[in-house]
Amino acid sequence: MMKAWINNQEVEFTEGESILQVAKKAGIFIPTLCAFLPLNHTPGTCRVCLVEIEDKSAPGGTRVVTSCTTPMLEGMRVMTRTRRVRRMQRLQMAWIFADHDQDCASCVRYGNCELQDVAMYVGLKHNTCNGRFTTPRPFDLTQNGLLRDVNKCIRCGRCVEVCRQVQGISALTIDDISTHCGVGIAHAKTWAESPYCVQCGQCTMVCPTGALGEHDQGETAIDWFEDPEIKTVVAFAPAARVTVGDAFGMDPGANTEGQMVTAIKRLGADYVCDINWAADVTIMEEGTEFIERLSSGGQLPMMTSCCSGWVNYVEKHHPEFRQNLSTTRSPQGIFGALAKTWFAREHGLDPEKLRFISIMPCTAKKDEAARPQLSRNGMPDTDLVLTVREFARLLFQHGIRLDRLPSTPFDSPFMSQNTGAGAIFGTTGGVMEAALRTVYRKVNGRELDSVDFIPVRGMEAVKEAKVDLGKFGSVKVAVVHGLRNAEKVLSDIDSGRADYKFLEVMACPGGCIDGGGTIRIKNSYLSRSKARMASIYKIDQHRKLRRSHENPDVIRLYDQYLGEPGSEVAHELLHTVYRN
Ligand code: HC0
Ligand code: SF4
Repeated sequence: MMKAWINNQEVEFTEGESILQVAKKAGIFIPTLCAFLPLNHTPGTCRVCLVEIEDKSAPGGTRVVTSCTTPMLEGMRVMTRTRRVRRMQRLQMAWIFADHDQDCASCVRYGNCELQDVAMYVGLKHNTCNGRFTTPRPFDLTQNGLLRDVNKCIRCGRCVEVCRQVQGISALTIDDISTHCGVGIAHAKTWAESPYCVQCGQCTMVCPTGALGEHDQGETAIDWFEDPEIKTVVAFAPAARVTVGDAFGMDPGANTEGQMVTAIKRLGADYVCDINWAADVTIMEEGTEFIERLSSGGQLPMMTSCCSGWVNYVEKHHPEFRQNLSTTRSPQGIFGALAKTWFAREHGLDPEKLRFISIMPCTAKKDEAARPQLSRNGMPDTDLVLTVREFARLLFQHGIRLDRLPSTPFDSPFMSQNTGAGAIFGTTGGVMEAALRTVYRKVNGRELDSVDFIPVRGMEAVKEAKVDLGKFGSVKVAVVHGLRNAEKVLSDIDSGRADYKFLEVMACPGGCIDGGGTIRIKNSYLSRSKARMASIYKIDQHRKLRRSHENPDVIRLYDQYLGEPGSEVAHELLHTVYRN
């Protein structure tokens, strides 16, 4: 261990650590915007993390340096709050604000902006450069899932880094020069034209300002809630309930299921249901499809298809694996189809006047909803997708404090009642575990010894397991999350190094619990995964029924409407095709 001093406090460090890293470890605060330690990203572009260090060769015996790019040295003396540092930090902040669109009141980061925080940290009192050099830069709302407003970009490069480092995609770049400079799309002008982007939204999770965000459609939802001619069905995703509480200061991972039902009712929805129910239906179809592929020599490994970012990835980056994707629709896609058919029929509703709104921890789900193959008679099955962030914003707009609400049960079991298997979809490994609970039963005629299938749980990048499937032998399955990790697994499959029969992929690290539509936690990344995952498994443990094939409302669906899993009607409504 080496020693140095920050603000006369002795600190220990190892060779190669930056002053910023050492300070952070020692609990000494240095404001910064571009340095993002969860990603090991220290480009030194914002120039706010200034500190003064002793340097006998410098005039006056000290020098001001950026702490993120300067390595700590043995015996070094660092001061973080000197007059010179404070003056230079304020000037730097003023320059950053000079070409930052400061329409804060209408910004998607209102009340949750890191730029405002840092301005306060450096003590900015009067901003002499306020908007003086603004050059209009692109406002890009071309994509279904995301918004890019370069006028709010401070060129920190965090988004570029997460897309490259975590997703291995490199869809973003910092382009142009001078005041035109900001986040750009690699090899395309608009986001919609990107040959690479899969709309996972991970870039929005690390953007410190409102430069990147979701394509906000909250206003449309309110219009429909208000319209007496329209009946609205709202259903929320497995992970939505354990992530939205962050917007209201609730405990990390807090399960807000009952409070969400109350809140959605207060917004004016006619029916509140649960996507978890449709996840149970997905398992019935996907499990049957897997067994069919095993029996009839179909394309293996079968790959899950419920994650829309992953499906976009296969279509854009690996079309050679399109046949491996399960044709079963995602729970959102299944819910939409059944809302417009079975649900409408059972409730005597006109499907043309019914709107299905889903609440998702995901931006790519907006893109999924817009797929022409997921519509009937010219109407999308899923009419609107609100990210968890948009949902929280709607609640604030209506003065609804989720944390202060009582819980309400779902209206009826109809398309709501779900098992623990449906609940665990929200975390990496959940779809695989849910599928194995049912596939094992279908093949072997008895339940798995333990309903908990531990080898596919946890945050490890790639998880492998073997399961005894009777006449099909011992079958190898795998689970991967994060697209950079998925790319490696695909190359192992391609080269024959991996012999999986079934593969679960979630585009976002951690799965939907860390989806690109969840609440943004300032200056952190994936910091709540553990709490959210634990909460999801707790929900599973407390459900009376824990296997999809035990869900009475799903059994009724097949008895009264679809016949058998994999039937012709089930195929017509619950399966899909992929883009070339
Ligand atoms: Fe997910 Fe889903 S589990 S993708 O993460 O499969 O977004 O939570 O809703 O559709 O159920 C997201 C979460 C879902 C879907 C489900 C799947
Ligand atoms: Fe990259 Fe995902 Fe952002 Fe697209 S949405 S730019 S793929 S991080």
